Amino acid sequence: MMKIYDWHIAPNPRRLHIYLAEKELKIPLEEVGGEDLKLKPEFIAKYPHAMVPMLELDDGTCIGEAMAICRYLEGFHSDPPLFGVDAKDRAVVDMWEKRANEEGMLSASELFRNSSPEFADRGLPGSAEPIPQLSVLIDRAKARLTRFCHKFDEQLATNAFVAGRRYSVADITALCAVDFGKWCDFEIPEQCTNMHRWYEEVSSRPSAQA
Ligand SMILES: N[C@@H](CCC(=O)N[C@@H](CS)C(=O)NCC(=O)O)C(=O)O
Repeated sequence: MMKIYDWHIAPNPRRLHIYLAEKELKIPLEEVGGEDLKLKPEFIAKYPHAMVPMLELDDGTCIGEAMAICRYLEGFHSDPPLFGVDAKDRAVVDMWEKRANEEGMLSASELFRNSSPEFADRGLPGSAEPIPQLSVLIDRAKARLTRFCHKFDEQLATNAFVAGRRYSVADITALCAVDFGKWCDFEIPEQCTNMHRWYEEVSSRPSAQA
């Protein structure tokens, strides 16, 4: 039986949880985040990439990366479509999902990793080696998040959702990025009114509770 290795409080597994909720899919979960806010050593031994979420298939294949897992599942559960419906639509969803990840998730991660005392020496995820925090990255991460908000605000001025008129994985990643930023008190700038409208809407979907 396939299984998801999970850390229920973490932002990247949340991308997958929201996806599963939108599809009304249930897959067994194993919690591998420890009380010490580290991944359990047994998990790291099994999966040296040392990040969650990870999907293990019946044949032992380990699929990491939240969106790679969602894309795999989309192959079997295409309704409702969350990766677009034709070649153009799929490309547009992919483009905005990647922007949401690179400009949103990674900026929030940079802010959190370099400013949280409990993550001292864990400046990057997925490494057993100590990686010092760099306080100079904190302001840059905030600036990156601000830029992300302005860019998405502009896109949302003429689109109901991030990748157009249909809710997609691009909305899932962008929502997780905004909520991850809130961990460090980052808020969508007040003047980004389109993004505020979008945030209210996607946050009120039942899947956002996942
Ligand atoms: N690019 C990966 C990122 C995964 C990631 O950064 N996961 C974090 C949790 S949000 C993690 O596993 N951190 C492990 C650690 O902090 O040791 C994805 O999209 O799934």
